[in-house]
Amino acid sequence: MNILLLSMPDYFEHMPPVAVRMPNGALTSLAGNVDNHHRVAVADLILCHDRVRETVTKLFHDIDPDVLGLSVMTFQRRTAHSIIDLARTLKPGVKVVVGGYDPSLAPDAYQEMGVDYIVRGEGEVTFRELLRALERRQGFENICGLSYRGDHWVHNPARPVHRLEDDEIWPPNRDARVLQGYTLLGRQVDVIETSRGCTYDCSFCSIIEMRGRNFHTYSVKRVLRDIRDAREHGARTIFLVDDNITLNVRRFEQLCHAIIEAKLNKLDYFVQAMTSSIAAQGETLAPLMRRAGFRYVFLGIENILEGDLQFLRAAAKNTERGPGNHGNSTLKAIDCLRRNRMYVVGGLIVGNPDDTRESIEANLAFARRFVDWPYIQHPTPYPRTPMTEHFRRRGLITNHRLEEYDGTTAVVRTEFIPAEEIEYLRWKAERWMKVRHMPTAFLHDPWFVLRHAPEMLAHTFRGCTLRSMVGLEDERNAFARYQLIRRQERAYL
Ligand code: B12
Ligand code: SF4
Repeated sequence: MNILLLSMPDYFEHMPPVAVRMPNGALTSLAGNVDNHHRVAVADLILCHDRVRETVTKLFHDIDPDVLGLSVMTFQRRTAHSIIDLARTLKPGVKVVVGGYDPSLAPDAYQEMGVDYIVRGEGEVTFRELLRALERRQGFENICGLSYRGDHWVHNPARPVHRLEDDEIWPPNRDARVLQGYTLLGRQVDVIETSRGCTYDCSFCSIIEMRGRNFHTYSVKRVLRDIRDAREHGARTIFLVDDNITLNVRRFEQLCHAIIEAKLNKLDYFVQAMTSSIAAQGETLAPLMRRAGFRYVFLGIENILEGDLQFLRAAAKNTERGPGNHGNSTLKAIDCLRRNRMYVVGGLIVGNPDDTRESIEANLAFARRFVDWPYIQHPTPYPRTPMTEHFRRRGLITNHRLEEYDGTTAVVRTEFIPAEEIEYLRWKAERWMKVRHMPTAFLHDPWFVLRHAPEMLAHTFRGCTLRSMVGLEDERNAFARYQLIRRQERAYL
């Protein structure tokens, strides 16, 4: 069969496509796990976000898919709907399958969208079995993790999470990609998984409802093979997409050693990490990470105030461990990473239910002072997270347009401040923090920064004018223009 797999073109504030166009790891993993007589094409639509209709039309013409698969996050749901409508006009009989976080956690929304199958949770084996059933014209009743349309919608039982240790999941297939242009600040980027899952239960995170609290790991040998494969496909930067690689620090250290021994440490690595692990074990881990090529570490700081951390259920992962140590581990983790010449991408969440202007300002001031690149978001009520329920109960959700649930649009208010004001505070502070990092980016990739600095600055300061920047115009006017531009950007088709 001919199979076309698409990821959505929707991007958000911290990932402007001029600087960041990342592949979707799910699609290549799915492509690597179908039986090998199928012809699979993977297209990450972020690579053509400004000509989606033309690209999808051309792909249908070139590939003539029997099956179309879409990977969707919640804020991309509206775009997914438009793409499904387009697909139906291009080839009415194409079988449409959706998967990823949004279809898994809000399957009902997709039933009304004219899809044929919903793959819930991990997709590799479910999708493989679905294709076999389609090919052999068999029933679908034994395929765990699948929802399908008969006379009515049938939701088969969930599929147990995969034990990655058993090689049940075959390696990704990067040859299936049909579009080019992946980049992270000018270097070709690829994504690698070394583990899946997390044992914490932060209230804003979708992962627990998606797969429960567990942690499974690929062997170091397989990970090295995967990194080599990414490098052979042109990658110079690797983004480790693990949910929480720092759950097992000893294993992470082994991985760093293995990367160094395999001489794969000339690549740049990005990773997401938990502050408590870095604070507790960073003295041995951080130097090793640096030697292995790690350059940016996304730290899930979430918030610097204890009350907010309690609300986010993120206190445990941010608390310093060890005898007599019970304080917040953030500063120690940041210090450790910086001493080892790595940059801290500071993940903070502001606008929680009891936040005041002062508590938001305190977090912004912290980011200004301590992080190298701000990654500040607003709490966003994604389907079925405990946090969503909390906001709903307290009547604080003010915006139900899901395409705006991108993390940097405030869609909830606090008990004290309106959503718009929260977003304004973040927007106003964050732009300048980003500019500060430009010289560092320049030293690493001078050619890219020279060529693209005007575009990057134009993105960061869209809505602003010289007058608003020197104080001759109210910045709120600039913010209003920014919001308008952002709304226009969201129309991908
Ligand atoms: C790595 C990551 C990123 C990376 C890379 C994204 C990329 N291009 O792949 C970066 C940092 C760029 C990123 C950004 C964002 N992310 Co993100 N990200 C993740 C993370 C940690 C891992 C995703 C991953 O690659 N997993 C590995 C792959 C193999 O697994 P998978 O994607 O789940 O796919 C499996 C199944 O879902 C299924 N499947 C998926 N697609 C399909 C399609 C078909 C057809 C089928 C059959 C099956 C299927 O099968 C796959 C294999 O088993 C997740 C999860 C988490 N723990 O928080 C969040 C997560 C996906 N991100 C999320 C969000 C909200 C975002 C942002 C909007 C804001 C943010 N929080 O940073 C931005 C938007 C990005 C953009 N497009 O501009 C949310 C999504 C919530 C939701 N309900 O939609 C998650 C779940 C985190 C959370 N908050 O809980 N993200
Ligand atoms: S530690 Fe990270 S991956 Fe784990 S539940 Fe919290 S936010 Fe999600």
